[in-house]
Amino acid sequence: MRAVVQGFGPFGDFAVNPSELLVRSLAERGDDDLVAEVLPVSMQRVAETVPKLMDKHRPDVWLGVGLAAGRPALSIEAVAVNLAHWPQADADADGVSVTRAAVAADGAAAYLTTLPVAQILGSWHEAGIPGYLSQSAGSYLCNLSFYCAAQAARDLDIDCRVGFLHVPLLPDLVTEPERQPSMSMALQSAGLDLVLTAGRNATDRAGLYLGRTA
Ligand code: PCA
Repeated sequence: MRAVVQGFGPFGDFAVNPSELLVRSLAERGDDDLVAEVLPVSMQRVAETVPKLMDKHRPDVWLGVGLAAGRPALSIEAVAVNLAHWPQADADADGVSVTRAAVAADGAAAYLTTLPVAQILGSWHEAGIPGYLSQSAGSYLCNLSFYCAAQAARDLDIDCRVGFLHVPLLPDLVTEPERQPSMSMALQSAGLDLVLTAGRNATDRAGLYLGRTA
C-alpha cells in the first residue's frame, strides 16, 4: 500500500507551514511505502508536478496537506472544485493571481474525495482529536493540488484514494490569540496518521457517501 503525502512550503505571512513540518516528519520515519513531498505554493509548479508524482509513484492513497489558518480543528475535505480564484494580495510564490479561472479547461466541475470519510471522522473521535468534514477546500492552491491529484488519478487510470487534509495553525505561529485557534504538532501528527491508516485500510465501497441518497 503506497501512499503519497504532499504538503506545502511557506505561504502567507507564516514563517513555516505546519504541513511542511508534518510531511518532513513523516519522511524521517523511513517508511518505504510512504512518499513525502513538499511543493511550493505555486500554481504552475503544482499543476506540473502533481500529475508527474502520481504517474511516478502510482500510489494507493494520495493525501494533500495544507494550512488553513483560522480553522479550529483538523478538516478532511469533501470536494475539489474546478475553480482557481485568488486576489493579487494573495499572489502565489511566483507572484501569480487568478480571477475565476478553471483549474483544468474542460475538466470535471468537481471531484469528491475518495478517502473513507466515516472511518476518518470515527477514528479522530475515538482518539480525542478534534476534526470535521469540510465542504470547501477554497479556491487556492490546496484546492488546486487536490483537484490535480484527483484528475491525474483518473486520467492515468490509477486506482488511488485521493483526499486533502487542512490543518490549523501551530501554537507558536499564533500572533493574535484572541482570534487565532491552534493545535499542537503532536495532535496534528496523530490526526494525520489516522487519515493515512484509514485510507490504507479502506474497503472498495468506502468514500464520502454513507450509501444513502438525499
Ligand atoms: N494552504 C493554502 C495553500 C498552501 C497551504 O498550506 C490553501 O489552503 O490553499
